[in-house]
Amino acid sequence: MEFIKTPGWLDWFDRPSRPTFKLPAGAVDAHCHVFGPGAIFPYAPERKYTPCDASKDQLFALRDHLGFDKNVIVQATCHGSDNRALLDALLAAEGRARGVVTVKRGVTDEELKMMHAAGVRGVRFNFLKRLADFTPRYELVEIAQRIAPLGWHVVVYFEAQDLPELHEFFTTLPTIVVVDHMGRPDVSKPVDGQEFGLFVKMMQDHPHIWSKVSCPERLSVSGPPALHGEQHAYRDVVPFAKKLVETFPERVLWGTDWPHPNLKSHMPDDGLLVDFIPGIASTAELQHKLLVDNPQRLYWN
Ligand code: 0GY
Repeated sequence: MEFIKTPGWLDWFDRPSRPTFKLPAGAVDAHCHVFGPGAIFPYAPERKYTPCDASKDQLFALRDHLGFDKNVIVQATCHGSDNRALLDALLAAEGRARGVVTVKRGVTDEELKMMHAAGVRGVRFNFLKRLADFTPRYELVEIAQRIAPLGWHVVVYFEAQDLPELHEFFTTLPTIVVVDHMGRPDVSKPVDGQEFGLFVKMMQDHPHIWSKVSCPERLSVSGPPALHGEQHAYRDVVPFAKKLVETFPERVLWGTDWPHPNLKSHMPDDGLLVDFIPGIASTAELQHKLLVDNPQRLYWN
């Protein structure tokens, strides 16, 4: 099938620099996606955007170029609950990738078992209206209860303004809950203000909640290096990510978010994104927890 990209779509950047920061051995890119290729793995009819293709081989080439050892591939909404492209990538990775899928409540035990054998360790619930249609909470709870015995976790994607309403749902889920991109804080607000304060308190009060400290390129208002020089890329995001890494060193993950769906202003250089890491995890010990120990414990146990 031929797919036409959403107008204005920015393609991923195919000449990333080699990072100056040398990733520790065993480092995991714990948030990335595969898109299609649409001709083999068609995009879902219910999708809200049509991306450019981003294949497993292109993802693995990026992994090797940046110096990562492994990937956690997260189901993107453009594939709905059709996880075939993701599962194909997991099988091809020969143990060097784990996955987080999207399932409907009708998923069978056999399907869950098959996905586990392929390397799936979580399901994703998406609360962004621009990305996914609403699913009733009782259906999500049912899914969480089904996957809990497998030792899987739930990954949630939402915006900071919606946390007050979602808080109780997250804190009462029966599995580990991993929050995408720090719950998308408005980084023009203070890091110790009310909005991010609620997120930090949720993590403080609920040890089953983890966070990805990813996506400076998506959250930044101050912008990419072109505006300020490489040292200051996405500098407004640093205090938020640093706060989580230092307060919850055992419960943070990092990922590139390649191939960076739905960015509007620019497409990041993934090499420079890796160079962002020492700015938020300033010691070798914090870096090792963030990039190796934590993802290893959650995905390869
Ligand atoms: C991300 C962010 C986005 C998209 C998706 O599944 C998705 O379509 O997660 C976004 O548009 O903010 O994590 O890739």
